[in-house]
This record gives sequence, structure tokens and C-alpha cells, in this order.
Amino acid sequence: MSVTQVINPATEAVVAEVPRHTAEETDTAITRAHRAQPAWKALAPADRARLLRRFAEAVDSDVDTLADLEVRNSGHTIGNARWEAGNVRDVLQYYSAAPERLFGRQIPVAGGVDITFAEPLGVVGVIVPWNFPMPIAGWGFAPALAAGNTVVLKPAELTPLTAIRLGELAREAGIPEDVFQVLPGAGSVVGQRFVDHPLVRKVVFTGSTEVGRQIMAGCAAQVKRVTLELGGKNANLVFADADLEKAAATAPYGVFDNAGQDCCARSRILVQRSVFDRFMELLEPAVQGVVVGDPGDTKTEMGPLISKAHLANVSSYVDDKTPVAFRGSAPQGPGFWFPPTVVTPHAATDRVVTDEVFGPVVTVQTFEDEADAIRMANDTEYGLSGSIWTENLGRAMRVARGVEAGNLSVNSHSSVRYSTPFGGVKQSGLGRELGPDALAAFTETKNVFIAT
Ligand code: TAP
Repeated sequence: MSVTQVINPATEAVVAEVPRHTAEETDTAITRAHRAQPAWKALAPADRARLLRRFAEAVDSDVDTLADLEVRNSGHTIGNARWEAGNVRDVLQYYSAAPERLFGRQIPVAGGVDITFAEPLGVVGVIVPWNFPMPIAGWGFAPALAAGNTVVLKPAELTPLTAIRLGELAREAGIPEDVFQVLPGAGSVVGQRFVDHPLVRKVVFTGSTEVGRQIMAGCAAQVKRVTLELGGKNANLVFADADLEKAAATAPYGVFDNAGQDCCARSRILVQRSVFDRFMELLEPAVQGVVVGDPGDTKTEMGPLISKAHLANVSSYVDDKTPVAFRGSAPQGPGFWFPPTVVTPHAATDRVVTDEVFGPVVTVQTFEDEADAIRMANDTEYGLSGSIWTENLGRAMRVARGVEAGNLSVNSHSSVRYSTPFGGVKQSGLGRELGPDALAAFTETKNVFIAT
């Protein structure tokens, strides 16, 4: 069997070898998931709920192990990695309430009784990227399992370790082996079989817009359901009437968290022209204060990039001609390090302004007024998230309604809560994860009429 070497991005050391599953093995896993689904659906709702709660408890007891694996596999800071493991627990706990609450409706009709059922889809294939291996896996498998589907999950080849551990924890919790399977391997092999295999009824994909488009086109051939969470080029809008100290102090965390490898990274700061100079004065020490280094150290705020290839890609956005305003620091020596970098671009058409860099690079541009701010925020094919900094509530609401994005926050950079919907518009994706909306994405409405 061929294997993938898993590399620690902070040291470049090999930390594990993981099997690369073949197309035939993927087909076997899908068939097993298909056979297991009727019994999983037929389980008493309270029993399915109990198993999900036990899975949540198993994750809770294992937070330290999971976090340690994520630090070594993904270079996430230990603080973030603990939050991410806790997020999987919370998502499982939240959806463990769902099996007993998947209500249908009774609709008044002539000549009988009309009722609806929320039916599971069957086998769901979940394809996970390398940037948030634990939470993004949980956002797919927890609601899918709660709704009575079985799941085959493919982690990214770069970051399979926590997904494999979550598979073990599910079995320890008593979830039947074929109901939730974790299958590491290449996207073009394992992930592609999810798209092509007729027994997979839905694909949940998070990753690049380019691959998302291919997956959607592939699924169209079988009218297969898809949820897509794709890229972002999110605006952080700072108005002159904002609490500028707070806006500047938090801006680095809005973009450099997870080394900027975040589809919600606020990678375009747009500042009202009248306060640009003051904002930059405040931003500089905040950026230089970001602690970059050993992700296992609790004081560290930013770790390395995921791989050598990704480091080369991020580096391509910052060369001698790039107007860098200021930078933070990064360690020398082994590891895929890139310092927090602030760019004041020449033009709105610069690559660094238009592309999702997916690294610790942020641009700062100016706008004149509210209408200009909304126009600039929307001047992108993406539409995932964004932040609005102002002390004027009316302005906050007008701008929030005007910006084309799925998730906005006012005087905050928070995008994700397990109980509220998350997803993008335009090229940032299709469908919603988390909150009540995700259950609708893993069920079909069946209508039954009974003549009386
Ligand atoms: P992708 O290639 O899109 O990978 C994401 C996931 O899809 C991985 O599990 C990958 O598998 C799998 N995959 C790749 N090709 C596939 C195919 N033909 N069929 C089914 N699954 C397939 O992303 P990447 O190359 O890792 O990153 C490239 C860029 O995408 C980044 O620089 C960033 O801009 C963006 N990105 C966005 C996000 C989010 S959250 N929106 C997350 C990651 C990356 P393997 O990689 O294991 O082969």
C-alpha cells in the first residue's frame, strides 16, 4: 500500500506515515456505508442522539491529544488547536439534540391528511481541506450523522492525523464502524470517487474555488447534492467613527490568525481616508507585536504556513516591487515561515488585492464614504465574510445589508458559531453549514398524503 509522509510544518520533520487509499478501497467504503445506512436511520432517535453525545464526550476527554496532533501536523498554535477540538465537541453536542427534533409538518388539504418527513439522503462524502482539519470535518459529519446519513470522510493529504483520531473516537463511543469511516488519500482519487460513485448522495466540499467548480460540475451529472465552502477575500471596513484603537489592535488577528490560511481572513482592510494615517500609526505596533514561532508554546500567536509549496505561493505575492508598509517577524531556519505583512497596493487590480493569498498578507486601501466602502467591499468575485467597524448602529446595519457576503460581524471579527449558519455567496460557495440550516442540507422533504 502506498503511504503519504506527514510533515510538521514548523520543523519539516516527518511525524507519521498514513495510507493512501485507492479508488477500489473507496468504493468498498462507500458500499459499506450504503449497507449500514438503513439501520442507522432506523435507530430510535434517542439512541442516535445518545451515541452522538458519547462521541462528543469522547472528543472532550481527548482534547489534549487532538490538539497536540494538530500542532505537530498543521502547525496550529496550541491555543487554536484546543479551541478547534472543543469546537468538534460542541458541534457534536449541538446536533445530538437533532435526531429527536427532526420534525415534519402537517399541511391542511382537502380530502385527507398531508404530512411531511425529513428523510436522510443516504451516504454523504465529506472532503476536508488542510487549513482547519478538525472543525471543518465536524461541521460535515455531525449534522449528517444526526439526520440519519452515513458518512465517508476524506481528510487533506497534508493533514490527516486528527481526522483519523476522530474516527477512532467515534468507534470508542459506539458509532458503528461503517456509519462513519475516515479514508485518507488523494483528492483526485478518493474525493473524485465521492463525486462519481452513484451511491454517494451528497458531497460536502471545502477548499479552493477551482476544485469546488469541478466537483459541482461532476455532481451535476448525477444531480448529486453539494454543499461548497470555497475561498474568500474578505473586507475589514473601518469607518472614521469607529473605536480606532480597538479596530487597529484587532485587525492583525482578523487576518493573521492561522497564518492567514483562513477563508474568513479579513485580508483587505478598507479605511475611511480621513483616519488612514492615524489607523496606520496604530496598526504598525499591533502587527509587529504578533508573536510568531513555536506553535506548541502557549505564548505563540502565529505558526508556520502548511507546506513548502504553499510558502512559495504566498511569497510570490510579495517581491521587491511590492509596496510593503511594514512587517512583523518570523523565525529563521527549518519550517515554512512567513512574517505578517502589510501592503498598501498600487491599484485595486494588483494580484495581492484580487487573489485569495491564503497567507499572512493584508492590503490596506482607503475609501471616501459609505457608498464607496460598500462598492470596494463588493469588488470581488468572493462573498464569504467581513467586518464593519463603526460606533453608528444605523451605518452598521446599512453597510451590513449592502455588503455581498454570507457572514458579517460588527465591531468583531468572529465568523463561526456552531449554532448560527455559515457559508458564502458568489464564488465563495453554495449552501450553509452549522446551525439549524445544516440539517436541511442533509435531509430531503418527503410528502405523504393519506386519503380519509
Ligand atoms: P484544494 O485542492 O481545493 O483541496 C481541498 C480538498 O479537496 C483536499 O482534501 C483535496 O485533497 C481535495 N481535492 C483536490 N482535488 C480534488 C478532486 N479533483 N476531487 C475531489 N477532491 C479533491 O485546495 P488546496 O490545493 O489544498 O489549496 C489551494 C488553495 O485553495 C489555497 O491556497 C486557498 O486559496 C484555497 N483553500 C481554501 C480553503 C477554504 S476553507 N475555502 C481551504 C483550503 C484551501 P488532497 O489535497 O488531499 O489531494
